[in-house]
Amino acid sequence: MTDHSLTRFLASSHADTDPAETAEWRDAFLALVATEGPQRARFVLDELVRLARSSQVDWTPELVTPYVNTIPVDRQPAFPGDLAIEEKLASLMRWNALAMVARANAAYGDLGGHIASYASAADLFEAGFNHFFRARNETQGGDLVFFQPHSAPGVYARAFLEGRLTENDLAHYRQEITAPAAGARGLSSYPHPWLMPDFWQFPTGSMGLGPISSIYHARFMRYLTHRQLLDCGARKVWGVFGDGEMDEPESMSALTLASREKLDNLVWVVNCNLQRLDGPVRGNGRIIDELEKLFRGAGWNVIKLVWGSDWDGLFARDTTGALVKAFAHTVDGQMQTFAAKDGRFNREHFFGQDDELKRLAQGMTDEQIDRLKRGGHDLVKIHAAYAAADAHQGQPTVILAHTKKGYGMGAAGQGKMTTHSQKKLDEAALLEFRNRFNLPLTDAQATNLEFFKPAADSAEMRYLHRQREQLGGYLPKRQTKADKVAVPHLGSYASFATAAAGKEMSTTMAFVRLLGNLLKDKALGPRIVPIVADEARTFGMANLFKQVGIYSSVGQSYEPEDIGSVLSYREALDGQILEEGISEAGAIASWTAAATSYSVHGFAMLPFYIYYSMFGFQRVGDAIWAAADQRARGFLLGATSGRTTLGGEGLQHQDGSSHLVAATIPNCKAYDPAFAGEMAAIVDHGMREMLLEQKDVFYYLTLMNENYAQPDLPADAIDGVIRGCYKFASYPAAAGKSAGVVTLLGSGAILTEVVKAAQLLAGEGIACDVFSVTSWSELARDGHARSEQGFLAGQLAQSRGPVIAATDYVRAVPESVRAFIPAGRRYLTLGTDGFGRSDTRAALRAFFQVDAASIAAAARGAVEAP
Ligand SMILES: Cc1ncc(C[n+]2csc(CCOP(=O)(O)OP(=O)(O)O)c2C)c(N)n1
Repeated sequence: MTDHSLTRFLASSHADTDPAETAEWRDAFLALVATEGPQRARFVLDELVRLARSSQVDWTPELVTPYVNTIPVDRQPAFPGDLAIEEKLASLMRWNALAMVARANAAYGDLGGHIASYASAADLFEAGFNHFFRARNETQGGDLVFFQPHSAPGVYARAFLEGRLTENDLAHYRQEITAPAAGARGLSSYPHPWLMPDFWQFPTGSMGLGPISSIYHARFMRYLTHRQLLDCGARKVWGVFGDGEMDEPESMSALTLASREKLDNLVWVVNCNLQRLDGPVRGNGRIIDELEKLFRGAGWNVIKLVWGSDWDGLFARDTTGALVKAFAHTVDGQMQTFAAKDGRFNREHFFGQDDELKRLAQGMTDEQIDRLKRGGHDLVKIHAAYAAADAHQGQPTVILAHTKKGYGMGAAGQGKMTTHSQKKLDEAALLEFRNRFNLPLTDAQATNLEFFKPAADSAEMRYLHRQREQLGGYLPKRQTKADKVAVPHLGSYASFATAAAGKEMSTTMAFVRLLGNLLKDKALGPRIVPIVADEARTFGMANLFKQVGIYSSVGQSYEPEDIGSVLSYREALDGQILEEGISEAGAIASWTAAATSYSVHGFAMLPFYIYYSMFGFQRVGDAIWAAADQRARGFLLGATSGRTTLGGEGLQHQDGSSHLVAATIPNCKAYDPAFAGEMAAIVDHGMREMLLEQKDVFYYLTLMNENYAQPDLPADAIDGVIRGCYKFASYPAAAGKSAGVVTLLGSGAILTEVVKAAQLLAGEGIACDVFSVTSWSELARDGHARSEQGFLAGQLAQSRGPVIAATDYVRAVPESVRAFIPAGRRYLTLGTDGFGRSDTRAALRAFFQVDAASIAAAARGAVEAP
């Protein structure tokens, strides 16, 4: 038999040197399979591999199988639907999606949009909608479905037929601002829950984030089940993604997690149209083979869905394996050319390769050759693959579905290099499309790009509704109803922080203690999801290992080295901590799954993800942006934060910018508290906003590892803490001296430097008022939202003189409130712009000029200036 792997085919240097002997081996093996069956054949192969290894033959089986369907015809289940109607429906979806994009662009050329991606994915979606994707309703939790982003027009087209969107809505695709004036709802470019909160569940527009997110959502469902909080047993996560998208590191980074966790509730469908935006995904290779190896090596169940039903006959007649041989040396760049060309070209250049192939093509017209379907365009084959995936146990499944990009767009787009960005079709192309898919449109209707919806009582429409009814309702549909979770009284869990009485501790230590207390609360405790990316010990959280355990789907099958310790490493099926290992991308995906549980599952959870602050917004900022889009509710804790507070770790670790980025996310409330009491008040307020008031906000808090005396938090300061600042203390000029008056603002760890500066200045006769700024971004938002005096200006009205602000972040952070400083007062900002480096805190603060001496110097200069 010919080697069917492209890599080995291309690499093979030696031909068969003894064909007669090869034939003997082959015959013996075939006889074994025929007489003893596949199980015995597998045993013998295993034995041969063992022998080969012990004889140093240096051979491992290829992970690639032939370029044919994994599910043979004789194991294909009967198609349970009405094929003709489903094909008709798919054609209508295709048309309305195309019309939507083309109309928007005919009217406003700058709106953009995509036709070719959905053209390739339409059948993959339709098979799911008609037979597999279960909706959530009162009686079932439903499936989670991630849609390939550039195929959004197709999902809108379906919702239009389902009666969930109107024709006017479709006409306002990508016109979200102007739509309401026309009595329509604008349709977002890609799946965005922020913009269509009752429709889209999962934001997928940024390549790679959908794939990784789907894995962690599937794992989180296991977590909910194993912790006996919510039974997600029968539910599945489906994700349709692009083959180009698989290049993203996020797409691939959690594949082994999915198999290690045996996530058989997860099915990926990779739409292998062999193209991405600029060109082929693997022009000189084969993406389906490459992905097969990758996924199989990662422990997934792989189903190749390569060819449609009309190929079955060809394969049956191909007794010499000519097709498989031909595929073995056809690279994707060439496959794409075959997709772009007509039947005649394919007859000459594919089937014309040798006599055997020519023979196979005999009796087929050029038109029939042209219409030979790839597997991802054949509803029967797709159904078979989905059914196998749905039933598969013990592993996640990936379906590698071979499609054509721009399928059906004819000479205008199918398989063309430029098809990704094509938004228009000329009249001839529209009529060709109409004919190709037998659409019931007149020439005028087609060329005018009219939307088409069959009559309500037509067979197609009745079928469409009935299939969805059987699957529990329509989808995608985002829901928001979730129970409220009671939040304990601040004093019951945080008095150690709010009444610290000068005790020394860092805000990180205080947070960990507070979290430990919250975890003990009967109502709230079980809903908390502590998440770390291998840094629990760095943040002093090892005590939680014992207290609540680390989640493990298999419990703990070893005796931990530190078993005798009170802090011993404890993994358990009902463990509560999600220990994600060294993957910030994974940890944030995990956080997102927990933070959106209120919506995805109707069951509120409260995640606290604590990490090195530099490896948050900077490292996984786009994933945080997507979580914001998904209306996440939870806490992000940027620990060991600040450019100068994390002394020795140096340039890559010292964060001076996370607050700048956090401020750009509209539903992120970011705080840089100086004291444990402030931190506790913020966490308390956040829990109330998210769990009781059910606001779509999330909180970012920076925590420090510097130990210092923690003052009590006066009750009347809490309002200011939440709104962004409060007056911390006044330092009157030393007796007999009067050299001026200044106002000092400080946040986070630098507040202690500000206080020292104030004491210095007071001694010199400069009276100081010190304000603790807990959130620059909340102050700025408040200022921008008002026409009259903002909160900051009101607070500063209690003080006099020039205002000096200092933080452990770049200057742009305190600069963000400049416009809200009371008129007539100078405003100077000190920050840590530049690269971090290693040294002591004192040396770093002097270097960046945010130490007490630098703050005092700036204040003196400001007081002396005319
Ligand atoms: C992170 C990110 N980078 C780049 C893009 C721009 N982009 C949109 S679609 C696309 C190509 C998608 O190719 P593929 O995943 O193969 O899907 P297809 O449209 O071919 O089905 C690119 C590069 C993006 N959306 N997100």
